[in-house]
Amino acid sequence: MFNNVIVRRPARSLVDGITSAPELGKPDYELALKQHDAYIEALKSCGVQVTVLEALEEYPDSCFVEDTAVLAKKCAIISNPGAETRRGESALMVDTIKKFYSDDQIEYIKSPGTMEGGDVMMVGDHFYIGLSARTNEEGCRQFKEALAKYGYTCSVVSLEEVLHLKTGVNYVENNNMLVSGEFIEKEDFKSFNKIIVPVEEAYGANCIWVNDTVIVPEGYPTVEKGIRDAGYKVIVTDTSEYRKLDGGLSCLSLRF
Ligand code: CIR
Repeated sequence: MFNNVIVRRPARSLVDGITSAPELGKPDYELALKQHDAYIEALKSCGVQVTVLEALEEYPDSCFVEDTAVLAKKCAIISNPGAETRRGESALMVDTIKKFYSDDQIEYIKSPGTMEGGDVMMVGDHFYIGLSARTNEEGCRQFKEALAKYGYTCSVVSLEEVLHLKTGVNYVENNNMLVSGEFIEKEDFKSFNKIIVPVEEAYGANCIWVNDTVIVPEGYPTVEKGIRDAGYKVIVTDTSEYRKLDGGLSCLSLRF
């Protein structure tokens, strides 16, 4: 059960965000704002309190707040983004996180360790962390060590094809997991009920579970059907402008 969500409004500088897919074009800022409004409404309808932070023009990717921290029930772990242009974003999230966690519940990933929250998938008291272009071995080690203090366990999953772990695999509770591409056959996930995402809908693997509703991006009918067939209530919302920057539904919020 999540009670709280933190989001950050997209900045006008969003158009200069990092992308691996320039062929999709630059995001339309006005449309991105409208999509952000709808995203917030979708979250609110799932019964969470949404904290909306001001846009940060100096950080084009700062609306992707998921990468700045991992917020668990017993602790918060502040990340250290592997992307140079995003490194300052985590420190700017600390004051907000302190409204929900005491100082002795907050841990920090430090250089040379790097970690981005998009690489972390929570499954109950166990956390999977992706060893990626953004999260390095030292970041994984520090993350695991920090979690252990609170009784949480962690395993490292290597990934090759996607930006972050949750770009390709997402847990939607009740032992159900959306899996795409390189994650379909991964040994790490063999005990879950898999909802397989076809390659042409790969972006749709990034859905979020919020209190028994699953929020699904618009335009991924196989994913949507798989989620409905698994018995969830579904809210569909458009994230086309964020997709242009490799961002999806999970990236746009911290849920805890
Ligand atoms: C980046 O490359 O950092 C942003 N353009 C996208 C971040 C997506 N975040 C996520 O998957 N958690």
